[in-house]
Amino acid sequence: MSATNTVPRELDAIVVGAGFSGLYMLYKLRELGLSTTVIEAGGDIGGTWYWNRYPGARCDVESMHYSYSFDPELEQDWEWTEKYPSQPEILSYIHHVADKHDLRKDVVLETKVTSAYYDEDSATWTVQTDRGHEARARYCIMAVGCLSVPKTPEVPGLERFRGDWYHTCDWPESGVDFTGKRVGVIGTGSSGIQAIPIIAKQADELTVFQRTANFSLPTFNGPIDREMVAEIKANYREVREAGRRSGFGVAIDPPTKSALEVDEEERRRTYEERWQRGNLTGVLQAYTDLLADERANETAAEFVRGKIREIVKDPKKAEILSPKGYAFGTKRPCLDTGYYETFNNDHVHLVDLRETPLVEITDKGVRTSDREYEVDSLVLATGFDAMTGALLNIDIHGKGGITLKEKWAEGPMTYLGLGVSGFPNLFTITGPGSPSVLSNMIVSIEQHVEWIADLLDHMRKRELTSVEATEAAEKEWTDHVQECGEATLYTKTDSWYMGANVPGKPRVFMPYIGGVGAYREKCEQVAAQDYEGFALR
Ligand code: FAD
Ligand code: N01
Repeated sequence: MSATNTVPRELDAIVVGAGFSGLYMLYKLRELGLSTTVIEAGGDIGGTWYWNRYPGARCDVESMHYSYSFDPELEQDWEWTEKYPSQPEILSYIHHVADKHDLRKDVVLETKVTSAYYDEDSATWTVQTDRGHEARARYCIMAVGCLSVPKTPEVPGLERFRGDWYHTCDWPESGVDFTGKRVGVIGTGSSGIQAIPIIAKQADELTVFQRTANFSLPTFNGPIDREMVAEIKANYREVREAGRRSGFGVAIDPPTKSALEVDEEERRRTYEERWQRGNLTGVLQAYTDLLADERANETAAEFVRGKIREIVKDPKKAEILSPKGYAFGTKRPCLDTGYYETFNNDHVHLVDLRETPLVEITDKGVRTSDREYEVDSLVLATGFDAMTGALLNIDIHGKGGITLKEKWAEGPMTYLGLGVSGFPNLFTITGPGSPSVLSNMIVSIEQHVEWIADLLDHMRKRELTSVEATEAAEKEWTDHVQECGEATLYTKTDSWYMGANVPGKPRVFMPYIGGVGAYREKCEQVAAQDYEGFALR
């Protein structure tokens, strides 16, 4: 079934975004019998996994956990092929889900929501799109993604560049062949670190422009272990439930010791064993205090630096690639396949932008303070205006005409990352102030969608028409989110979690670090206490 082109003028709910969040929200709203249209800017459904088609794009949560849990039949039928799923495999999974549940017929593609106005008298939202649609609905649900607005480097000249350039999150569907080309990659976050080894295999010359070295661990990816699959499938309900009650969304054995209470030999053995697991949480969750105590953190950071020095043969390159000046884990660490090894190739060059900063993009390539690097193609792996970017791109007007931009001028304020005071009947799936990007996001998405659906059901049964976070609850929650962040090393680092990657963005720790289990309990308590902290009318 193909997507629709029409947006009915009157609806019960409008959902913005057709990634994992928007599609599941549609499914749940249909279950409630609410008329719903999903409006999506992209040319197809899939969100992140539609846009990010760069070579090597892959999830770093294991396949068996990075999937919906709401449909037990789907869970049993779908067969993942690798330990970590690739972008094409995740996208075909999303298409499979949409086909199975006939979701596309309520999705409008290639349409951007440009504004949303709340009308207090009717307690409804009027939404406008860049294709001239105008629709009114009781509920407006923002499923716009935390990492869906690309940022480009803040240097002039991109429009002058005569070669081809690509942002990792807006990659051509037909792919790009770099064979015989001189390629430049700017950015060494997760996207750059995944793309670089594959681009290096094709390109004649590859120059990597690195501003901040990142910590990266190997995936040891490969064909999925069929015995493990059978075991998880036999116990999926328990596995999912354990994930929901965990810190990060996938159950692990929680650490019990401080890194500083064991000797160096024991630490080394522990880190080595966990490095071999090929996942994000292994090394990072080896000890209780790695994300709270600088000295403890330094033991793990130095272990990873040691690995980099072992792998990268050129000591100068190894030094540039070794992260310094911030704690391991406080910028999102990466998982890679052959990233550090790539720099052992003579045709792969590394430019340290800390030493020679980026000055401009020229017609022929990239100029640093030192020299010009001529390239045929340029890849921008320069990240996103994360967490608030997609919400603030929409001109959202709440009660009394206040805009979300005005309300969030000093940083996002939400109640539970779900609702914003002054903006009744508007919900933000995985909004700032919720665990979102600090978790296996499918777990967080399902929890938000189900919580919102339960609330809307509750409202319908009681014939209520408006729900709004109270200012007091919002303030208390936002303060709590900040306090939890301040208790860790995260807030000391310039990262996109802190808004630090976008010039002028308020420096606020945006996600909630209390853990998905504790957060879920809080949301359950709020619901059980007649949606405490929300005003329902
Ligand atoms: P998205 O998938 O971002 O979808 C939002 C959609 O909203 C987009 O399609 C966008 O076009 C649309 N949209 C936005 N604004 C508008 C508008 N104004 N009008 C119309 N449409 C709009 N998470 C993990 O848990 N594990 C991982 O390993 C992992 N890997 C990732 C790898 C990459 C490369 C990236 C970028 C993110 C990764 N994430 C990962 C996070 C990932 O974004 C989430 O896991 C999940 O896919 C988010 O789904 P979503 O539906 O909430 O948002
Ligand atoms: O973006 P990033 P990303 N001049 O912001 C550099 C998820 N994800 O797309 O660190 C020079 O992490 C910037 O340098 P610095 C995951 O949550 C997951 O890679 O700001 N350099 C940095 O090196 C991830 O965290 C996967 O100094 C500039 C890079 O560009 C999030 O998405 C895969 C610059 C941007 O890194 C974002 O990842 C991909 C400038 N002006 C994405 N501006 C998985 O593996 C920016 N940079 C699961």
